[in-house]
Amino acid sequence: MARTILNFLVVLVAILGGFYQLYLRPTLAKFGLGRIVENIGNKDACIAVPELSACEKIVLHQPTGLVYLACSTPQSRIHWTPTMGRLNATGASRTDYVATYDPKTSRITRLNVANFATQSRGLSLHGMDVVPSSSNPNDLLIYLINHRAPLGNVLASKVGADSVIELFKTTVGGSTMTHIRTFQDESVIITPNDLVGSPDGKSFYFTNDHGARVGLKRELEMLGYAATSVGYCHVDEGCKFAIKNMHGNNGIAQAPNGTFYVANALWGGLTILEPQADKSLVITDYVKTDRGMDNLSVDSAGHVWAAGFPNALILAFQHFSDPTIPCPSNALRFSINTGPNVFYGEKYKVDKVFEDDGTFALGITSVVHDAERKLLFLDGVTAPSLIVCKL
Ligand SMILES: *[C@@H]1O[C@H](CO)[C@@H](O)[C@H](O)[C@H]1NC(C)=O
Ligand SMILES: *[C@@H]1O[C@H](CO)[C@@H](O)[C@H](O)[C@H]1NC(C)=O
Ligand SMILES: CC(=O)N[C@H]1CO[C@H](CO)[C@@H](O)[C@@H]1O
Repeated sequence: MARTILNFLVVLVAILGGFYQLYLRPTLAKFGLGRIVENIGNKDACIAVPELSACEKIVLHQPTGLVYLACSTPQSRIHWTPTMGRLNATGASRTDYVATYDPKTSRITRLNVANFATQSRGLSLHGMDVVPSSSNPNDLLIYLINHRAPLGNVLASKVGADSVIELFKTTVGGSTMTHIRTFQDESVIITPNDLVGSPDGKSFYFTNDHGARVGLKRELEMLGYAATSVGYCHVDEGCKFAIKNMHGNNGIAQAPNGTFYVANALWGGLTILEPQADKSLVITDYVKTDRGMDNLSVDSAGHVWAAGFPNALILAFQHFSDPTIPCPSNALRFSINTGPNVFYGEKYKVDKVFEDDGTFALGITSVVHDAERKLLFLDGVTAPSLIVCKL
C-alpha cells in the first residue's frame, strides 16, 4: 500500500514538474516572474501630470495634437473594475469623465456632459475611441464603454456589470460632449473592454475581455481557455460576434487601411485581423511577445503601440488592490521588419521604447504616440498621473 502511494507520489511529482517546466514556468515568465526591469526613455525626458490619474484610455487627435483621456479615480478602480472581477458597485465612481490635454500649453479640460438622459446611471469609464466625423471633421464622435451597475435588487458581484456603449459628440477642442445614443445588447456586449468606432456614428467593433460577466470559468482564461471575442454593433442591424474563441482579448485598434489589431493581455501577442464584407473578422497573422499587453494604438507612421506588462503578477495581485504599490510599466512598438531576419520569418519587429520599474511610471495600461510631434503619452487604470515623454 505504502509502496503504491509512494509510486503515485513520484509520478505525481514528475507530472507536476513537467507541467511546471513546460507550461507553468513559461506562463509565469510571461506574467513577469524573474524578469529584470530596465530603465528606458523614462525620467529626464518625461513629465507627470497628476491631475489626470486613472485614465484608462488615451486617444490622440493627430491634426491638433490634443489627447483625449477617459478617466476615473484610482480609489474607484479598486472597487469597480469589471475586467478584473472587481464588482463592488457601492464603491464605484459614477462621475468618470473625458478630458482633453494639450501638450503645448499643458491645459486640461474636463468635458461637461449634455443631454445624457440616463444620467442617473452615470458614467463608469473604460475603453474609448474618438473619431473625426465623416460629415464634418471638426465634429468628433466619442465612443465610450460604460460599466453601469445592474438595476434592481441584484448584486453586481452575482450578475456582473450592466455594460453598454455610449456615443457622444463634441467639437475639436470643445468643452462639452453631447449624448447621442446608448448601444445595449445583453448577449453580445458582455464584458466590453476597448473599441474602434466608425466615422458615421453608426457602428463599432469592440473586444469582450472575458467570455462571461462572472463565474469560475473566467479564472480558466488565465490558463489558456479561449473565450474572449470581438463584437460588432450597428445602430440599424444590432450586435453580433465578429469573431469568437480568442484568448485574452483586450485593446483593439484599426489601421487606416482597415486592418485590425487585438492585444492578448494575458499571454501576450498581437493578433492581426481583416474585416470581411459581412463585418466578421478573420485572423491573418500573429506576432508573439514575451509579455501580456494592452490598449493598442496605431500612430500616423503606421506603427502599433502597446502598453506592455513587465510584471502582470504585481499589477494584478498587488497594484490593483493598492495603487500606491509600484508596478513596472513599459511601451512596446511594433513595426514591419525591414532587417535581415525578415528572411527567417520575423515579419514584425517589437521594440521596447519605454520601461520604468514603477518608481516614476506605474499602473500604465495605455500608450499613445504622436509621431509628428515626437511625444509619447502613458496613463492607465490605476496610474497616479499621465506621463508625457519626448522621444
Ligand atoms: C464597497 O465599497 C464601499 C464604498 O467604498 C465600501 O464601504 C465597502 O467596504 C466596499 N465593500 C467591499 C466588500 O469591499
Ligand atoms: C494595412 O497597413 C498595415 C501597416 O500600417 C500593413 O501591415 C497591412 O499589411 C495593411 N493591410 C492590408 C490589407 O493592406
Ligand atoms: C480599453 C482599455 O483601457 N483596456 C484595458 C487597459 O488595461 C487595463 C489593465 O489590464 C485593462 O483592465 C483594460 O481593460
